Formats: sequence, C-alpha cells, structure tokens
Amino acid sequence: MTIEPAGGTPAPLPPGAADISAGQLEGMFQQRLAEAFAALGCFNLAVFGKTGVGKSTLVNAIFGRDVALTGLGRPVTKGLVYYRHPDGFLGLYDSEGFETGTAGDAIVDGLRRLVGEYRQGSVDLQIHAAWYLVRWSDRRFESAQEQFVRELAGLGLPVIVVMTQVPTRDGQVHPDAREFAEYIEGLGLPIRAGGRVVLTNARMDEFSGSPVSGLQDLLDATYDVVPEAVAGALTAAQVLDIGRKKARVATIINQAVAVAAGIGATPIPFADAALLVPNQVTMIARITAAYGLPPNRSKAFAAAGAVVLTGGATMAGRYAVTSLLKFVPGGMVAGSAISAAVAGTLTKAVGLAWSRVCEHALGLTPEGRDQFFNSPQVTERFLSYLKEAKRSR
Ligand SMILES: Nc1nc2c(ncn2[C@@H]2O[C@H](COP(=O)(O)OP(=O)(O)OP(=O)(O)O)[C@@H](O)[C@H]2O)c(=O)[nH]1
Ligand SMILES: [Mg+2]
Repeated sequence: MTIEPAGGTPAPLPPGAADISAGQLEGMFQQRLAEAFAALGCFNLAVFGKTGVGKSTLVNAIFGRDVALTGLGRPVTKGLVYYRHPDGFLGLYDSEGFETGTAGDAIVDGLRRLVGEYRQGSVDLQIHAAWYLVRWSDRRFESAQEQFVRELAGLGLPVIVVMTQVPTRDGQVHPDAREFAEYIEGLGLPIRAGGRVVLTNARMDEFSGSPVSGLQDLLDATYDVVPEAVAGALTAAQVLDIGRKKARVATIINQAVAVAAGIGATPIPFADAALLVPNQVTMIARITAAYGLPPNRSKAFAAAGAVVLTGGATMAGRYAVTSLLKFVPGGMVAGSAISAAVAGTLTKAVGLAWSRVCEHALGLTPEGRDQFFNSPQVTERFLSYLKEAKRSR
C-alpha cells in the first residue's frame, strides 16, 4: 500500500509495514527533512543605508543571527555582498560601507543587471524585500538618498524606508524623529508600508534607557510585501514573532491529522500502528523546518533528530498506541483496531509533542533552552511532552 504524506509524494511502504526498521526510518527522516527545508525556499532581504546606520544590528534583532558573520559572502556587485545563511532559508544582500552618490549609482547598475538575471530564472536570488535605512540622528535626507530609493523602487523592488536608532520614552517617539519621518513621508516616495517610514530601535540604549521598539511593525510590513511562496521561509528565519511560527505549525499538524484520519478510515489492526509513522515523520520534518530549527546545527542535534525520529517515532507510535488509545472515546474498533479518530488523535499528540521539542530547542518554553542537545535529552523531552498531551486530553 502507499500512504500520502502531508504535502509530499506518496511514500511506498515496505511489505509488513508495521515493522519499519530503524534504518529505513532514519533514511526516511533525512529525506523528509531535506524535502521540508527545500519546500521552504529562501527569503532574500536587501538592506541599504549608510555605514553605521544600524543595518547589521537590525538584521540581527529580527533574525537572531549575524548573517554576514555566519554566511558565505559573495560580492554580487560593487558594494553589495550576498550572504546565504547556512540554514538555507535566509539570504541577505548587505550594502557594506554604503555611500550615496557614485557608489550608490554603481549599486543600482549592479542591481539592474541582477534583477534582469533573476527575471530570467535564477529565482533563488530574487530580492523579496528591500529595507532602506536612515538614522534618525542624521536629521537629513539627501537628494542622492531620495534618488536611490526611487531607483530601487523603479527596479520593481518593494522598498520599506526604516528609521533606525529612534529614541522613545513611555512609548512616545522623540518628536524630532517623528518630524523627520513626516518630512520623508512628504516626499511622496514610491515606498511600501503604505508610504510610511517605519520607526525602529533595534537595541536598548543603556544611556537614555530607550527600549527596543518598532521591530514587529517592520516585520509585519515585510510580510505584506513578501510573496506567499517565501512567507514560510521568512517565518522560519525570523525569531521575533513566535505566533506566526505556531500558526504555520498548527496548519501542518492539521494536514497530517487529516492524512492520518484517511489512513485510519479503514480501521487498522492494532499491530499495524506503525502504518501511521511515515505520515508522522513527514509532519515532524515539516514542523522542524517551519520553526526554522537549524537543519545541521551540530552533529549532536542531527544525531538527536535521527534517534527521536527513528527510535523516537516508532517508540512514540507504539507508546502512544498502547497508552493513549484507552483515553480516546470510541477509539477501539472491534476491540483491536485503530479508527480514523484515533489515528488523528495519535498523530496530533505526536505533532504537539514535537512542536514543544522544537520550541524547547529554540528556547521558547518555560524550561529554557538546551544549547547542547543530545539524543537522549531530546528523546526524553519528546516522551514527556507526549505524556502531557495524553494527560491534557
Ligand atoms: N542603541 C542603538 N544602537 C544601535 C542601533 N543600531 C545600531 N546601533 C549601534 O550603531 C553602531 C553601528 O551599527 P551597525 O549595525 O554595525 O551598522 P551597519 O549599518 O551595519 O554598519 P556598516 O556595516 O559599517 O555599514 C553599532 O555600535 C551599534 O551597536 C539601535 O537600533 N539602537
Ligand atoms: Mg553592517
């Protein structure tokens, strides 16, 4: 028989599928994980602005990583370097040491060529959003800067103008920054975010006590301009808006539950509970990718993933079957078969438990974060979360 995994191609099951070997499962896990990350694609952001305006700091605050430090830089044109983060789903065009005037002209010329190239197929490098940064304390916006923004927009790039290092007190923006933003807005530039300048402060300023602000606003404005095809990559890459990650994961779990219910529509003999596992492996892989867990953060993590999703998924499947089953009303059909409802419930429990493992790995759970994940720890977490899923039913 074949099982349709959520969002993937039908996976042939070996004969006597109730006993998928650990080796087969490990291979399946690696393949599904690779597929899930490939399906995310890559979100490419271009960041422009004068030296010291706060480009790196802002990117760091929203994506939680110094892409320029961790990525492999590739000069694409004079003054513009493209970094692909090793995780694969985030790319950054950084205009290091950017100055307006002739240097700006050279960048625009380079970009024109680039945009032409990716229109011809290298979609992978397409710029999905462009931030133009202005530091509030500069208090002036030169005509060369204005010209540059117009040219970027003229190339078809969705440009968001961002004011950086903006001080606020009690939620109130410094009046001079507000006035400066209004001046820029008054120029009628062809910019996104509804023509607004987005005001941000990416780092708490110890001296003035100005808190971090405006980052969610900038992220929301960025989502608004990003094509649906790379929204998943943006969701995986950003570390600011956990709600968006959770919402994506909820969709993935629901899809897997629907597939599981389909598998259980013809009640499965109790002993064949492992029939549910390939779909669960796909779901787990997609959840992992959706959260933006580094696919290869470390050898320890990769090994842990393999253990959980080989031994773990099987264990989870069996554990769940033996211990969850009796809690599902009407779960048992003819005494020893798994119904659609039960198949769905089991899959949901596995999905929720794995989500929590991911959140734990990212430091989003009250327990904090294990920097150095090892396999037994992950397995233990997974099973304890699974038990809680059972209790909370
Ligand atoms: N308080 C505060 N400081 C900031 C902020 N953004 C940047 N800084 C500081 O300003 C300095 C320059 O920031 P960077 O992020 O390196 O600026 P950049 O635009 O990447 O500079 P180049 O790479 O040289 O073009 C650093 O000392 C930062 O700590 C901010 O939002 N708030
Ligand atoms: Mg920088």
